Amino acid sequence: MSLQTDFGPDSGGRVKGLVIVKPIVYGNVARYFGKKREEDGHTHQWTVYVKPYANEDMSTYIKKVHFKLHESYANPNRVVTKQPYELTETGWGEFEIVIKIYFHDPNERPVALYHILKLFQSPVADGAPPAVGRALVSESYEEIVFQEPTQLMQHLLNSVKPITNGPWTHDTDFEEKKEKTLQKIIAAQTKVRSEISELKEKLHLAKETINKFKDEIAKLQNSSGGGMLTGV
Ligand code: SLL
Repeated sequence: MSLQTDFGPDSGGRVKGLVIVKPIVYGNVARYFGKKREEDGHTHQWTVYVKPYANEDMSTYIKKVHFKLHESYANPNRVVTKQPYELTETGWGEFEIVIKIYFHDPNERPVALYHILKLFQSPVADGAPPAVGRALVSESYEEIVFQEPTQLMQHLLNSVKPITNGPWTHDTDFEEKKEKTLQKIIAAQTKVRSEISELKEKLHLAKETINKFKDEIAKLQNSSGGGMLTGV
C-alpha cells in the first residue's frame, strides 16, 4: 500500500492527545432448519458478523477480520479480507467465537471481540413471544477506541465513506436499548438513595435511643449515690 510507505515505518508517529472512536455492532443471526439434517446432524444456518454502527465503509481502516470457530469445525480459523466482514456456516451447537480485527496500520494492535454464537431462543426473551419463521438475532454494540493513533491511522479513520446511499438500520434498536438502560440506572440510583436515607434515619434513631439509655443510667447512678442499682 503506497500510503503506508508515505508515512514511513512508524506510520508517521502517534498523534498526541488524539482519540478516535468507531462504534461497531457484532454478533450473529441464526435460522433453524425446522429439523435435524440427516447427513451431519446440523440444525441451523448462522452468520457471524462485524459491521459499522454508522453507515461507514470500514475497509478503509480494517485489513481483515479473523473468526475463530469451535474445534469441531473442519478449519476453525476463517479470515475475511473484504466487506462485509461476515461468515456463514451451519451447525448444531452454540460456542464462543473469537473475532479479531486487524488494521491496515501494522503499528495498530488488533482488537479481539468475544461472541457467544446463539442458535436457540431463550425461553423468556424480554417477555416477547419466540420468533417464528424469523431469524434469531444476538448482537452487541461496542466501540473501538483508538488512543493516540498514528498519522496513517488518523488519515484512514477520517477518510471513511458511506457504504450505501440508502437507509442504514440494525436489527436491534440500540437507541431504545440505550434509553431503557439509562432509565434502569436512574431507577436503581433512586432506590439506593432512598435505602441509604432510610438506613441513616434508623441509625439516627438507634443513636438517640442509646443516648436516652445512657442518660437514664447516669441518672440512676447519681440518685443511688454511685452504689448498686436497687431496681425501680
Ligand atoms: C456444545 N460446547 O456442546 C458446545 C460445542 C460445537 C458446535 C458446540 C460443528 C458442526 C460441524 C458444530 O456445530 N459444533 O462441523 O459438524 O453445545
